[in-house]
Amino acid sequence: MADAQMKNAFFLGLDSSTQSLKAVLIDSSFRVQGETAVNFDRDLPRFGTEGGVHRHADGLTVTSPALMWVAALDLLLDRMRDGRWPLNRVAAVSGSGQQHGSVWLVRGARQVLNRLDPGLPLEKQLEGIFALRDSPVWMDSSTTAECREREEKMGGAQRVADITGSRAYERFTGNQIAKIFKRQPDVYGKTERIALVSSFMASLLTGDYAPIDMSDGSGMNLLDIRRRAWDRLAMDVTSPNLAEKLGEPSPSHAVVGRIHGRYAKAYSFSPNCFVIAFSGDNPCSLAGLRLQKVNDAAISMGTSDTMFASIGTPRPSGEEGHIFVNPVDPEAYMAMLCIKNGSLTREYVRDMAASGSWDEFNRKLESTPPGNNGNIGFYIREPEITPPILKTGIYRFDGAGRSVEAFDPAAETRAVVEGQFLAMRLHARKIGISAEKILATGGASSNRSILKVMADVFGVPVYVAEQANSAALGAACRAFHGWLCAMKGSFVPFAAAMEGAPEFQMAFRPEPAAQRTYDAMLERYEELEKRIPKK
Ligand code: ADP
Ligand code: XUL
Repeated sequence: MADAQMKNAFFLGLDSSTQSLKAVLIDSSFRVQGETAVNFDRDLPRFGTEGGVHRHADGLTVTSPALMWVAALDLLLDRMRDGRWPLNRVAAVSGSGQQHGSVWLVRGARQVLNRLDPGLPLEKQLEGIFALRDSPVWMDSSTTAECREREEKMGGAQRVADITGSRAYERFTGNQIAKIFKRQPDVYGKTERIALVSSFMASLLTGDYAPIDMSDGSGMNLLDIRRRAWDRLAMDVTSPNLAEKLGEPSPSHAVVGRIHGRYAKAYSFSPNCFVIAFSGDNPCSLAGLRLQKVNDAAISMGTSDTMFASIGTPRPSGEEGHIFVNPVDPEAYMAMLCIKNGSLTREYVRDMAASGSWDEFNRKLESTPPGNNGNIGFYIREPEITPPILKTGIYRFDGAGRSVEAFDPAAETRAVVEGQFLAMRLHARKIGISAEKILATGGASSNRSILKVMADVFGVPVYVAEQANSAALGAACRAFHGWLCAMKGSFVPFAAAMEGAPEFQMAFRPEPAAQRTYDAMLERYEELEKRIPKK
């Protein structure tokens, strides 16, 4: 039955990321049939975001208006309908969300979701459902006190990592929840449900509280990644009655409901369309890139830069990196590290050194040699996650290791790109990822000059997918996978489900001479990194 139905079916993936909400539609041969996006700053200027967020005066707090994500969904759906997407043939939809962000819903929100009206904008219907208007997002680094306190109560950083996959990190949702409970007890008290961005977007589609999936749930410092259940101790040291506010976590391939009648009426979805659990953007990218082995790593260059791979046995570090439950293999895990100074920091250098033009940036980058004549830069525009550097600043060193005020513009462009990849190579090694090939994805992966530096710094070939947005594509693939599992009535291995998907294209092989330069440079980079003030 599944085979016959599959032929005509389409699968939809949404990606509610930091700066935009994107959609990718695929057919059952994994060919992309439609793509569209809503950019928060440009398309919804009334929310006043910059890069999709509000940075607060303390330099640490970063939030996004939750209602903006609601408004974006309607706008995105309007664009799909106006573009005559065959939404009536979508058999399943799934999605991706920026990780760690939390959405706080008041008592009674569930009824409002249940009764969604096809004739009214979502924004009008849902403006009253939030206990907190401004959702803390992954860029927030305001919870250092809560991190240290929870680590102490749980028996130290390594113990927290052993249970939850990561030591306590400021952006991880458990620490954010502890902060809100302590500083805004009234908000905590009136909250019925705390959702992640991913499960919230799924809730908008099902018209009910959708569960948090186990992969994105691993980014909270609350889930026992081996038992795949909320950890009692981690919950107890966070806030009271937390389990009921979070609901039970769900496997990432599970059907969490059918699409609400509103979308059938207003956008001609089939009322039978399944909603598959939404997950985090990095887990969805892992699915979109079909990473199966620890030596096949991915580097995603979106607002944040991340590097990740699938792994079998988790060995979480109490110092750095994250282990998440794998989003497509219930027995496996994924290892990841996140660098906050990613695209926005490259944009800063582009604006400072290359008149705001990527073409100019690339010309300057290519005019400089691998190794940048020994110049190394650290561009900490936002408090950094990997390595943890809370104090912002730009630090430049010349070939002799002397601290310098500035580089010439061309050296500046190379320093930012090389520095980011050297940091990734250094820290990925520490969490057991040693790449033999790299799949590049995210907005900046369309830049070939940057990809060339990536291949040389890591000394491995770099591949790209046709579709730079692997998170939305991965969500669409997971929609297909979840649908297939549901139709067959049992778990289907993801690799078998994805058979026949298009191959990735090699973009660059490393140049041997450049590779030697970077092997040597890595040691200098590690030494200099120790000299950067951290707090
Ligand atoms: P997110 O999913 O986190 O919202 P995206 O993956 O959509 O982010 O990537 C957006 C980023 O891509 C922008 O901030 C921009 O800096 C970067 N980008 C887009 N085009 C280029 C380019 N040609 N070169 C380098 N970076 C680019
Ligand atoms: C991962 C992280 C970011 C966000 C936004 O831990 O914080 O990559 O998922 O992309």
